[in-house]
Amino acid sequence: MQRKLLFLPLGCCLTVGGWNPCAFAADQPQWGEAWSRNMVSKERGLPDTFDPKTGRNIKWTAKLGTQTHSTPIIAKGRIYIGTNNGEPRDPKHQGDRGVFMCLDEKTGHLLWQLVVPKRDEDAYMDWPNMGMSSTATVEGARVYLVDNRGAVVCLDANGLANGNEGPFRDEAAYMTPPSTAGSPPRQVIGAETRPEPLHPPADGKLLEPGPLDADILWKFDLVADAGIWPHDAAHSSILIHGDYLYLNTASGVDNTHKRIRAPDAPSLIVLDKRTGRLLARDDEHIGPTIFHNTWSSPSLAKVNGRLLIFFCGGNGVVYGFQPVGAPPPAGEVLKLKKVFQFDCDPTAPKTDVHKFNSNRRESPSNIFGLPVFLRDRLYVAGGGDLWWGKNEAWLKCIDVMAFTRPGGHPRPSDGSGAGGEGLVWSYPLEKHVMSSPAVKDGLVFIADCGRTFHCVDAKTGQRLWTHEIKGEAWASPYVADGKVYLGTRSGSFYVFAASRAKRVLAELELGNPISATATAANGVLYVATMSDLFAVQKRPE
Ligand SMILES: [Ca+2]
Ligand SMILES: [Ca+2]
Repeated sequence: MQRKLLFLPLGCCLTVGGWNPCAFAADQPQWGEAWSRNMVSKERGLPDTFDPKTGRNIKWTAKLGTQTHSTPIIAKGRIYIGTNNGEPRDPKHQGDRGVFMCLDEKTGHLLWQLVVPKRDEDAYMDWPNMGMSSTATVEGARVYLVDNRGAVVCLDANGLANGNEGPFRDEAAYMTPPSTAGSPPRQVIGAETRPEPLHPPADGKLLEPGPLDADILWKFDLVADAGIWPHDAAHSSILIHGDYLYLNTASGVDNTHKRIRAPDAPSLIVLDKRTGRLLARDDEHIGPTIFHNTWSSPSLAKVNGRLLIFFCGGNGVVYGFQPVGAPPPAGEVLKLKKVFQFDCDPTAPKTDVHKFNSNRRESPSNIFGLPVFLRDRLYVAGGGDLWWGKNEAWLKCIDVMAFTRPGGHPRPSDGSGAGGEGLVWSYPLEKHVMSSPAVKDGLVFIADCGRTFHCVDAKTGQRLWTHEIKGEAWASPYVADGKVYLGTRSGSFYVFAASRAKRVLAELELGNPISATATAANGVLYVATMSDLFAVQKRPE
């Protein structure tokens, strides 16, 4: 017995009474694996099923707002999730707001929240009641995300309860809505509105920050400081490499959906994580060909001994960039060095792209999910836009080695399939896809908006099995403990065996749409619907 115990993996927990046996017990401080973005976890001992109605396998339930499009992140005893202010947790914050909650991991109790007024100049710049959609990244005591106004914020994990740290000290002004707030902005298509900074209320009276409010350490405004055009919502999930933050900018079309008003804006930027200073940006001139928005967040991996940043543009093209080395001199911004690009949809329209709006047969492609890396291969799901594009979607496997041989130069690929450089296989999905893939033991799991869940052979791209799901999948499948967890927009939650043969372990109805990807940390599975966060843990019957 003594000997056996010695060979237990690090992080194993010994429990008396038989529940939660031998959990792997680690935090999940970023979305997907760092930094392959693979939607997999090493957690063990997770339940096959749960039921909020009976309390079966429920550790606790926390109330969120009424719309939750971000994925829970767990680090150092705290849980972070973006939501809206549909259920105000602090009486001083009333009305539609972007909300980012920090909860206690043990109990689900609210520790603090970042509450940010909505943009009220144009509904299309900060969609009403969407809340904060960005999924947080945590390192040490610092929390990084993009808020609903399109500002990158670095927050103190301890909030204001332990004092206001800086350099940012304007929390009061940044949480106080302008006098015009209260009536949601009308959706005026073609209105000549521009994104504006947050105006102080006419009476100059600011809200008083308290211990339940977030402590902003620094803030970088993507609109004012990087020139982006905000659209709908920012979905950035920030990647950290050394002292640098890499993020998609969420720059998109204006309220007509037919115009790019910031054609020179970057799609991918790099900030100094210590100060928020802009260090680098892409130089790919993607702006004019962004079909809707720039929602896919970057990943990072070493290929052929060389680190690469992978990024999917709002034009359906996958880029490989060299990570930033030394920072530029003060006042200068570096251009990211491209190593390769791969067009996922080479025969799609490439010019005057917005004339294909609402064309369900022919349109450019875009990519919502994250590019997932595993063993020299990149797995990317994309296709026609859910709201504005063609009914066509695919999952592609790209051999990144093809672009990184010694002496390799930027080599555009036509990615056409037969002979397309780098394309290993392309697998057809139904209608549209928002998910990122999860790759585990030679299997790729993905779900689409045609209400199908797919298990695909990672080597060949062959379909192994599918399952008809209720509702569109906006969340990504998540593999942990030999199971695949997936929630859908109909409020259904599925547990499949992560195996070559189809086995449905559970199909639950949670009664509220799901956008969040399930997340496992420290032996607990977190499942967020629009309104509730469930901490799910194996418990004795
Ligand atoms: Ca503080
Ligand atoms: Ca502060």
